[in-house]
Order: sequence, then C-alpha cells, then structure tokens
Amino acid sequence: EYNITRPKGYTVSYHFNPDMEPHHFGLTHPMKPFRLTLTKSLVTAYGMNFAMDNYNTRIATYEELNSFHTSDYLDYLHMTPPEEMPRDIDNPDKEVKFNLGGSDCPLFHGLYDYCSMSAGSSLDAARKICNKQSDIAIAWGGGLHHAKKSEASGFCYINDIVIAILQLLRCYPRVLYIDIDVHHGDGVEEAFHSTDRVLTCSFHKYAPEVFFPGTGGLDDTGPKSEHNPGAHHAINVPLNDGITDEQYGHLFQSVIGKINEKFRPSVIALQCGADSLAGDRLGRFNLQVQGHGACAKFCKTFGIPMIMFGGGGYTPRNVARAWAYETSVAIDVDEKINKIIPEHTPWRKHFVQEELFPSLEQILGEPRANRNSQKRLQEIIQHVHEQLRFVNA
Ligand code: TV1
Ligand code: CA
Ligand code: ZN
Repeated sequence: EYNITRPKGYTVSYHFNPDMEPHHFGLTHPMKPFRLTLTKSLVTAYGMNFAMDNYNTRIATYEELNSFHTSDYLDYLHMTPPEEMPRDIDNPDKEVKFNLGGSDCPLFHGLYDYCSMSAGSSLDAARKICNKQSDIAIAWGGGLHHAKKSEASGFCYINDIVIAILQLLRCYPRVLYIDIDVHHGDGVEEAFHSTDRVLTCSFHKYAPEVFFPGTGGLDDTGPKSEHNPGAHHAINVPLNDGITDEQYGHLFQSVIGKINEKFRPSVIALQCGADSLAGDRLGRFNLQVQGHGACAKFCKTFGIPMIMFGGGGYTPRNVARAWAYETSVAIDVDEKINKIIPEHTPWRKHFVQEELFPSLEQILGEPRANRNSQKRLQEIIQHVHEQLRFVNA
C-alpha cells in the first residue's frame, strides 16, 4: 500500500532474534528488551520488511564469544545459576566478580542466552557483509559497547560490536567504528587500542565523575607510545547537555567526513544508541529522530558496506521511532515514510495520538537547555582535524 520497494543496486539485511524480548533486567531497570520488538513491529507496519532480507538470527557459540572475552569470565557467566551468584544488593558481604550482580549489570534468568542472542545477531550481520550478500546489515539487538574482555559494565555483558568487528577484520583491511550513543564507547575503543586497522570515534555527553563512564575526553586518543600503531586511532567528541540536530549534524559531518578522507575505511560499524534522543530517560541531548537518522544517512553517502547496531535508548517508543526511521534510511524510503499518515498503521494506538515520526518542529520530550557553545564545537572540530594529521590510510 505504501509502495515500499527494494533499494536499487544494493541489499539491506535485518537481523533479529524474537527471543531477546522476554528477558528482563528487573522492573525498574532502564534497559527494556521489548523495545526491539516494538521496533520490528513498526518496521513491519510500514511494510519495510519487503525491501530487505530478513533473518531470524542464531545464538553466538561459546567459541565465538571467546574470540574477545576470556574463558574465566564466560565460564562464570555461563555456568553459575543466578541464585548462586553473588549480588551486591542482597549479599553485600559476598565478593562481586566481573562486575556482575550490581544494579547496572544484574544477574537474571537466561542472561547467558540473552547475551549470546545479541552477539549472534551482530555476528550474523558481520558475516553477511563479509560474504557480500549484504551492503547494509541491521542488528538493533547489538551495540553493547561497554563490555570489557573480562568484565561487565553499564548494562553490557558481551561486547557484540568487538566480536563483529573482529569478523570484519578477516575480510576488510580497515574498519571505521562510529558511536552516537550518548555514552562513551569505551569497551570498543579499548579493545582496538593497539591496532591501526580500526579507528573508533565516539560522540557523547562528557562530564567525568557525574556522567557514565567518565572517559572519552578530547585528549583521549589511544595510548600514545611510539611503537603503538593504534596511537591516534581513537577519536572522542565530548559534548554537553542539550545539543541540537543542527549542531550535531554539522559536527558529525565535519568529523566523520574528515575521518573518511584520511582513514579511507573499507567498512563502517555504526552504533546507533538512541539515548542521544531528546526525552531519553538517561540521555541529555535534544536530538530529534531526523537529526539522529541524519548520521546514518551521511555514512551511507560514502558508498561502502555498513553494519548498523542498536545500543542504549531508554524511552522505548522513541527508540522504536528512531530505529524504524533509520531502517527507512537504509532502504532509501525515508522521504516516503515521513509522509505516511500514521492513522493507517495498526500501531497508532500504541503511540497515543502522536505522529510516529514527528515533524522537525516537534520536540520529543522536554527540551533541555543547550550548553554547547558554537565556539567550543568549533574548537572540537579543529582539535580532531589536527589529530587526523597522524592518520593515513
Ligand atoms: C536499576 C534500576 C539500575 C534503576 C541504573 C543510569 C539502574 C541506572 C536504574 C543508571 C538508572 C547508569 C552508573 C553508578 C556507575 C553507575 C547500552 C558509580 C536512572 C549502552 C549505562 C549507564 C549506559 C550506566 C549503557 C550508568 C549504554 N546510568 N536507574 N545507571 N556507578 N551507571 O552511572 O551506553 O546506553 O538510572
Ligand atoms: Ca557515543
Ligand atoms: Zn548509552
């Protein structure tokens, strides 16, 4: 009915595991796996599934998780039933291992399965890119950028992004990792500190001591030793509360445009954390769906393969809107989608009399005071451009 057709000349794949949704971090925990189902339903309601290859993804094997994570950590995550694991809330005397069991990274039933599903989706996406069966692969169930090789952190237990990038490195010389989640992509940055084959670039709210994880300042560019090929291959864009679509778009294009020129990536891994949207329960920015989606749109203009991962996003209906919109960007029907009258969708009742994709003037949630001066943003661009003098493909 909406005439959503396959994009011309390239293939998009959508990687989804319906068994992720039933997992619960706990009633009050901000991470809500049902946002993935909400996203998928919205994508299907618009008929976007007809324009893509859709895959129900398998779970990642122990060996696959082991390509990044240590056996000690995986065994603990795998073998110990939740009730036997130490918790710092219920059993304050018990030792907390691997940062598991606190309020951010609780232990819940089916945790290991949930992690394997998230990693499985991202790995399937990477494999489709590697064997050229897909040009843009979408894995909204992934994007868990804080997990370390033997430690859980910030709602992330298994770093599906690192595992997927390791797969991409088997087939492509250079991977550009871009992270638009409101938090610093510390786990991915750290994992590739010592290689010049992966350049990481995170945009985030930066306020050490106050905002998680507290790293990712402008001068954090990776270990600066003479002998480290990975030096200068971590780029960080620290921001303040309330940044707008216009400012973010300008920053994103100047930074990523320059990185593309200098680094010449063969493939892009884009983490699309939706907690950088206005009205997010944890985020601090003022981005609208279109401003967030403009990042994916700009990356697409480079004409190289791309994986789009999920990540944060704590106001579920806004997450679904953003990721459904970004799916429409991937298949090149975003203009059409913007014009569709939402009355026609079976999902309208879930979106309480609002348009699914609000117009540019409409604000998602309460806007925040903008604490980003033009002068500071210009300084950031200048600094990044100087850092890129050290980067050559
Ligand atoms: C249970 C119940 C856990 C309510 C956690 C917000 C909760 C948070 C909760 C929360 C919350 C964080 C810290 C403090 C470090 C801790 C997926 C010193 C209302 C990628 C992870 C943010 C973001 C972790 C993950 C952060 C991602 N903020 N309510 N926890 N300690 N943790 O600040 O990047 O989006 O907030
Ligand atoms: Ca980020
Ligand atoms: Zn986040």
